[in-house]
Amino acid sequence: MNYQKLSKEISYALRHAPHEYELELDEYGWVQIEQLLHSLHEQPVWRNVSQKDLQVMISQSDKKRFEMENGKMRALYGHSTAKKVLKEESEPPEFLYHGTPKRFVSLIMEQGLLPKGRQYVHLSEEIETAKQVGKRRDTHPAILKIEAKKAWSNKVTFYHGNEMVWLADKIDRQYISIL
Ligand code: HQG
Repeated sequence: MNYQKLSKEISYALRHAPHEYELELDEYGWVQIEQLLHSLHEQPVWRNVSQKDLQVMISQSDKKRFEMENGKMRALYGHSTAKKVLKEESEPPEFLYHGTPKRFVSLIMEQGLLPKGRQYVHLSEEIETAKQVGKRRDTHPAILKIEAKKAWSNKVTFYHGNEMVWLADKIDRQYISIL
């Protein structure tokens, strides 16, 4: 089984297109695993996918994109569906980082960081992770440093994605500097 391909398909289904897969996500983004498997089985390429495969996919992945609990599964970040998935508010570390193509920097330093196509702005706990995020679109990305704790103490809400990924609604430019 191609677990990377499976992960991409499920990322698409749970983050962007649950309706296409006839999935009902609850307000926290959870879907019944049975419903997900049933939907995947309609495609010949995934007709033999089992719950065990989903577990292997999650454990073999380089990133913690999903979690499973009590017969349900959800994507931890990345959503773009119209109805905003509720995330748990959390106190961020002193600094967070955001990797982005150099060509976006001047606009970001004017407008702040915006969610753009997704529901939340995505931030990284570590510089190296931010670099990897930025490298998806630029071989030498810019790394932005966010004064997260200061923003949080000024009532900017942060949410927990996973151990490496933090989410926010918007980050104003006053909290952003270029590393
Ligand atoms: C940029 C992947 C212009 C922002 C990654 C980013 C991540 C602005 C792009 C996760 C802007 C949106 C999310 C502004 C923000 N003007 N550009 N005011 N504000 N931007 O893909 O953070 O592998 O939606 O800098 O690893 O790149 O899929 O967000 O470049 O964790 O699991 O607008 O997706 O995870 O791009 O990536 P994205 P992102 P997975």
